[in-house]
Amino acid sequence: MTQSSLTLRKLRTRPVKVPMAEPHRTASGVIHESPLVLVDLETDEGVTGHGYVFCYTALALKPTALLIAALESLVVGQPLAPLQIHQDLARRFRLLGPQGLTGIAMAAVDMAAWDAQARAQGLPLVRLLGGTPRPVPAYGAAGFDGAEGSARVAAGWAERGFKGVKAKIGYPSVDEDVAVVKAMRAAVGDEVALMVDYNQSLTVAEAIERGRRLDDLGLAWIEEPTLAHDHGGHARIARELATPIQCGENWWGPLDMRQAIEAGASDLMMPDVMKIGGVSGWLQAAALGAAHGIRLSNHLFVEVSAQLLCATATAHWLEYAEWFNPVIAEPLRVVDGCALPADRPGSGIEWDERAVARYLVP
Ligand code: SMN
Ligand code: MG
Repeated sequence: MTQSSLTLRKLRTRPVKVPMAEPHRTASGVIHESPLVLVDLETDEGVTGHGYVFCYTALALKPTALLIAALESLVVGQPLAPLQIHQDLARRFRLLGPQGLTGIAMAAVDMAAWDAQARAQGLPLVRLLGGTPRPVPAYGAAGFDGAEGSARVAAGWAERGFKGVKAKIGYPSVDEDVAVVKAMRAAVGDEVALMVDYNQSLTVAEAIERGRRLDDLGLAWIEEPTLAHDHGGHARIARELATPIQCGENWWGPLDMRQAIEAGASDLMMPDVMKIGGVSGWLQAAALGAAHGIRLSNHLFVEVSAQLLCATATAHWLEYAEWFNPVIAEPLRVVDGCALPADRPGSGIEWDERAVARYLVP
């Protein structure tokens, strides 16, 4: 039975700190745990949608949860119409601005609204959006773990069948960056794609200098060599280097993406479903990608992103990460190195309630 008209009743937020097996080191800081806010959007008709947002640092966990909870008064009593909710919230926060925690809070509600809509229709999100679930090539990540450590992690992903591995680089010298890539290549062979991520740590001049040394290593991309919002700087880097530039995880909304496209900042793009504005924001990003012929990958949020990539005309890679898995009842499946979007109603998010209770921040 599908339901065509539902009314929002309640918004529940739960902050959790999910432990990580290993800390994730980047050139711009270490992540020791996943501070998440889990959101449940209930309807009068009994359908509940789930959403989740990642706060990067536990310091932001409670403020984010409070902000999301404050949105309840804006949505209760409204019809479940995700695009309408997205527009209404955007209008409501126009003066404060859609960046930062406000953007994250709106995305949490948006994701939960789309999940509820898909459940109400009895469809996986990808089918609600008119796409077809299919396998998406997936890559795993190596942290800032030195040549030996990165090679070991890369070999682990390759053994599990993953088709690519991305390393964090931005070591004190470019020789160390090159050594990491060479060690990983030696560990995984030529069939596995290798990517590198500077996490915004270089100046434009440094990025061009280092990039020239990386250019003949056969990398699939060089990610965020300089500050995420320096579109002009990224455009200079992209013009100077042969290796594709990849950016997007730090863009707030489709307008940031449009400006990056206009500047020629990035050959490839990887919007983050949270920062880009939830599922509604992703749909606009996907349209921009299609119109400009730019290949899109995701950033984290693997369950929802696998659904969205299958509804994205220029879909590229699925960035796989299992950090949120402990609280997810049925984590995204990866078979033969490809992510398989869940073929059940919703966006693929189901809570493992026992784990949620264990990691709940009171
Ligand atoms: C990244 C940054 C911060 C936390 C997790 C992952 C990263 C990526 O830059 O590309 O996944
Ligand atoms: Mg990155």
